Order: sequence, then structure tokens, then C-alpha cells
Amino acid sequence: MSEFMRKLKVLKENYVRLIDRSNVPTVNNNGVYTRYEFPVLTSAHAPIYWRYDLNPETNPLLLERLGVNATFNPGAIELNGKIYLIVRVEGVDRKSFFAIAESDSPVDNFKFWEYPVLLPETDNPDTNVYDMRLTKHEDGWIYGVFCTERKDPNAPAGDLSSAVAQGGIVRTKDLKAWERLPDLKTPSAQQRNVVLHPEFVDGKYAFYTRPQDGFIDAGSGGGIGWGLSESMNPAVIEQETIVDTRYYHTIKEVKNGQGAAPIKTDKGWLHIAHGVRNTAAGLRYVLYMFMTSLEDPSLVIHAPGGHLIAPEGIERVGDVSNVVFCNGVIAKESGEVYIYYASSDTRIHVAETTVEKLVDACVNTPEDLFRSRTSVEQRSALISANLKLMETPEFAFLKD
Ligand code: M1P
Repeated sequence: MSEFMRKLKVLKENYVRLIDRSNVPTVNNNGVYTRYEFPVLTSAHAPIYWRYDLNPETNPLLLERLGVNATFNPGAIELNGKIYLIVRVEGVDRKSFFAIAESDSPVDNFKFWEYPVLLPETDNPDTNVYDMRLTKHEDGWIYGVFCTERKDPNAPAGDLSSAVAQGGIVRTKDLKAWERLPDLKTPSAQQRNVVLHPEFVDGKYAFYTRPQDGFIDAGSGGGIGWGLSESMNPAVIEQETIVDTRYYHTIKEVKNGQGAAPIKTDKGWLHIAHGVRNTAAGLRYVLYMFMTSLEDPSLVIHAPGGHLIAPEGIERVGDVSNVVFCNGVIAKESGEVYIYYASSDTRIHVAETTVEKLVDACVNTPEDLFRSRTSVEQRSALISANLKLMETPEFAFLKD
């Protein structure tokens, strides 16, 4: 066997071992959700034939030609019992694109389709596209709303970083044929983390937005926004209001953004979002929850304080460290929920829970009352109630 073929067989064996590996739930958890041990997707999950020229004539040394840097921030959907992730794949050239990975299981064995998605463009071609949220809308379409990024035409000469972010929109019935619609128009200068609500509201399409003044900073954008549009072609929001406000000295003081489309529950629409705070080591991204009213999905009715998921262990490290980000959640009819979250803009993980647990946590976790003193009062109330219980014979074993 030639050296070329020997190397190729090793590559294939390693790839198959990775794809076939069973995932295992971790044992230490807070009761609200269970993390799985292995990432569900990494850059090494990209097929060999996406990365290598397999022709011994043109690549006799079997060198990687088009490397994949990261797989992260996937949208998620369940169709006919299968789980599909529309993954943000980033090549080593820094460009992000979308690719579908499929599995029969929500926690492992994800495999990319043969080709990535060749996303249709508008008249104003996208430089970079990422973070697609998939929404099964009651109008019968599956919509994908994503961030489209283009160079800022007003950037001063020599500024090659400033960009303009907007909400790009596609729709599909099968995740194979994609129709591009005009980008979302809103009163805000820029948008990222735009998500389509799954139901009509007052007969209109409803969007969660994230108004921002510039490309990075939310600026005067007050938090997760909300707006209605008569149509999707084009989608135009005339009036944008704030649903979930940013606050000083909280996990969402700098920025926040809606994750996937909210989950409809008996108690309200359950939202998983990301919040960003500042630290001496840079920005820290965590996931948090809130619930809005079934009658008015723009009205927050429960806002538990603190984070739901924060980066842990290896999750803390990557291209953009100290980040967890989620734009894909699957709520099965059985009540199980799978939260697909990426860590540090590098890899994708899954956490498993149920609607029952998330609703309980969302409704019963105390709110952030914004001061150290009020936090101590909150905790002391819990402690004294528990200490009273621990005086009873049943709980006495907890004393020592
Ligand atoms: O790098 C962290 C995240 O930064 C952006 O999110 P936000 O707009 O809320 O700051 C996005 O680019 C996201 O893709 C990225 O994971």
C-alpha cells in the first residue's frame, strides 16, 4: 500500500471513531440540566473530503488544503424524528458558512451532509453569514434568520474591521432548497441575533431583534427587541420595542440576544438567551432564561436572576474564550429538551433537560434584585427556611 493510501486510511479511521463515538451524560449537574461529556461537533467532524484533495497526482503528500477552523452556533430542528443542526462552520480563511449535520440521536453521531449550504445572495452580497435560527412557522415554511455581515461603507480609510450586521432571511421546506428573501428592515442601525417567533401575532410576523448602534456594541440598543411585520417578503419592522432590558451589574449588562425561537409551554413562552458582561479578562457570555406571556409574547412574566449555563472547563477556552452561545434548541413532544450550545466560538455541546424542569427553574428562581444586600436577603430567606426543615427528623442528616 502506498504511503498516501496508508495516511488516508488513518485519517478515515480517526474520523469514523469520532463520528461513531457514543456520548455520555455527565454525573455532576445542578438538577436543571445535564451536560454531555463530548462535544457533539468539532472542526474534526468536517468530512475528510471537505479538507483534503484526495488525488495523489495533485496532492502526493496528502496535505490539508482547505482547513476547517471551528464548528459552532448551530440552529436546530427536528423533522420526521431526525435531528438537524445548521452549523456555523468557519474555514481557516475566517469565512463562516452553513452546513447541515444530521443524526438519529440528539446527543451524538452527527454527520455532515456531503455539501455545505450554497446560500443564495441578495443584490448586496454577504461577506460573512452566521448564527442561523430555524423557526418552523405556522405559515408552513421553515425560516432561517441569520446574521449577514458586510464591510461598513462609511468606515474611514484604513479601517478594515468595521462592518454592518443585519438580519438575513431564507426559507425552505426541506433544508435543501433555500429561497433568499430581502434582509429584515428595522429602525435600528444594525441588527444581530434576530429570531422569528413561530406564530402570527395580531396576524403579523413577529421578530425578536437586537438593536445595536455599531457592529460590536449594542450602544443605545436597550436589549432584546421586538417588532411586527406584515409580510416576510419583504420583512419590515416599523416600530421596535424592548422586551428584555439590559441592566447595570447583571449577566447581561453589555449585551443580550434571543437564542432559538422560544418554546411554547402551559405557563408561557420559554426563552433561552445569551447575556454578556464585562470582566478584566474581556467579555463573558452566558445563557439565561426568561418567560413571556402566551397572550403577548413581548411581555416578560418571569425573569430568573443569574445564568442558566456558563462556560466550564474546556468550554472556557477557544477562539473567543469565556463564551457560551446558543441559537438552537429542540423541545421534543415527549417534553425532553436539548440545548445545543457552542463554547468559545469553537465547538458544539449539548445539554439535556425537560420542559418541566426549565419551566420550574424559570418560574421559581428568584429574580436579580440588583444589589449585594438584596442578594444576601434572598439567600438568607432560603437558608432560614432550610434550617427550619433540617430541625425535622427527616432532614436532620443534612446538619453535619
Ligand atoms: O464571539 C461571541 C459571539 O459574539 C456575537 O454575539 P453578540 O452579537 O451577542 O455579541 C456573535 O458574533 C456570535 O456569533 C459570537 O458567538
